Amino acid sequence: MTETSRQSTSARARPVITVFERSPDGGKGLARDMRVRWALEEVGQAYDVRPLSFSAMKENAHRALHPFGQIPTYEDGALALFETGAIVFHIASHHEGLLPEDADARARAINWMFAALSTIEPSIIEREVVLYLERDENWFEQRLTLVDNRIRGKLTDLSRRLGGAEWLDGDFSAGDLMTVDVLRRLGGSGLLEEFPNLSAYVSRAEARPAFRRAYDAQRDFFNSSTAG
Ligand code: GTB
Repeated sequence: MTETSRQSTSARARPVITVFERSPDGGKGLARDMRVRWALEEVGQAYDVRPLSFSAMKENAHRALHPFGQIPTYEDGALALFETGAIVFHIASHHEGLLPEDADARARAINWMFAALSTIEPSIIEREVVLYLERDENWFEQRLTLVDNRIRGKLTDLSRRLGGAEWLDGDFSAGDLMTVDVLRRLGGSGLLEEFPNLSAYVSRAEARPAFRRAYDAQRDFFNSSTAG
């Protein structure tokens, strides 16, 4: 359902998201455009992508859209957004399928979106910082253990709450989408596998057709951008 904006010939306006020209994840769908692509696929909204090099991300033209010079951004007509929480919330608010109709259930799903971004994601990002920037320090192992235990604490609580349920609160929602997208960044750490119900939860979400379409789109884009 995607096309690069350079190739788009459609007369109908479609939202445009910015993505890495060459994602450092090698097409594994770990960069944050993945959650936006996935949300758009879940609601059946076609979109275009505009690839950016690292230097273009820091230029004023892009900073007008994203003050921090990052990806992804989301443009739809006159609206431009630059935080994935806000982008996914916007998509979920304007289409059916990612937020329940019932006001309380809707609030709880939004609650899970915030929990994913502000309670679960920070320690997972911290782990990446440790791995990429602190590996040569003589306290590296102790620090990694400390951060891993902090993540284990969050996963223990999340695992307890999920229990044997399929999704966090009733039907699949934007709260699950955000939580799973955050948990996917633990791939390869072995931490998720310590919690079989969370591993199964992530696998269940990754088996959703909308996830597969989003994943394939970003992987195909990566492969085409690195071909030759
Ligand atoms: N809070 C913002 C949001 O949620 O939208 C954070 C956006 C953000 O961190 N963007 C990153 C970025 O633009 C890309 S997603 N980084 C470049 C920069 O800051 O100069 C983070 C990311 C990058 C790479 C991988 N990877 O290779 O596995 C995974 C995740």
